[in-house]
Amino acid sequence: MSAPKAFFSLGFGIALWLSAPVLHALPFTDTVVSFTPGDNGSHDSGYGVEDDSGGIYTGLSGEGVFDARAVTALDGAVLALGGAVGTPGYITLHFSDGEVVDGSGADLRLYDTFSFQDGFNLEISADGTHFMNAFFSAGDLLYFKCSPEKPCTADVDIAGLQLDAFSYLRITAAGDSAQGFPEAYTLDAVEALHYRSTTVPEPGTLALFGLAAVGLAFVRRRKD
Ligand SMILES: [Ca+2]
Repeated sequence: MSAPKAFFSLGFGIALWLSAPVLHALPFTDTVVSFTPGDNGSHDSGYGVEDDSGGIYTGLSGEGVFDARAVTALDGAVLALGGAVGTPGYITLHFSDGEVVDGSGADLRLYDTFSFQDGFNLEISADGTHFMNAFFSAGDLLYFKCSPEKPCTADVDIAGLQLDAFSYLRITAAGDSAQGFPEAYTLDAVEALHYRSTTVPEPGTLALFGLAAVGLAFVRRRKD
């Protein structure tokens, strides 16, 4: 076994492995830009991570805890934005490798998998700076059976809005909507239903393919 052959195999293997997630990427928001928890004044703010994932979620959890991993996978772990009886919490999320586009019917789906169907306001942005209102849900506080098995979903259609594509969104808990339930909106994940990938092969991946090609050429030359 020559060294160049081993190198070639390793390089090609890594290149395939790196490209696989791009091919099979699930269109959930994958990045938290910022999170500002709600403030209930003298009351418990209520924000934090509730983990009902049954062991799937491996991030931090508990009252007063924030962990971006709670809202980047649909797994039964939720982030309570907090502040339902005071200043509502808000979170800004981003699709880092593509954008939501307008297709037939709903284009975006929010998942609340914890207890009450809390209200929220949704803003969207193409550049992460200029946001526009896109959707409001008053919630339904008579309904408290949101769960991982039976998620409470909110579908958003961007048809008719001024933006026909966006990759940033901000969710703000509906204020004063749930007195006595200060956790406010509990977000599990945000899914794109109509999505356009903007991913191009990363320089690192291209470099590995290049190295693999060099390795192949080297092996072939040695055989000559
Ligand atoms: Ca989650």
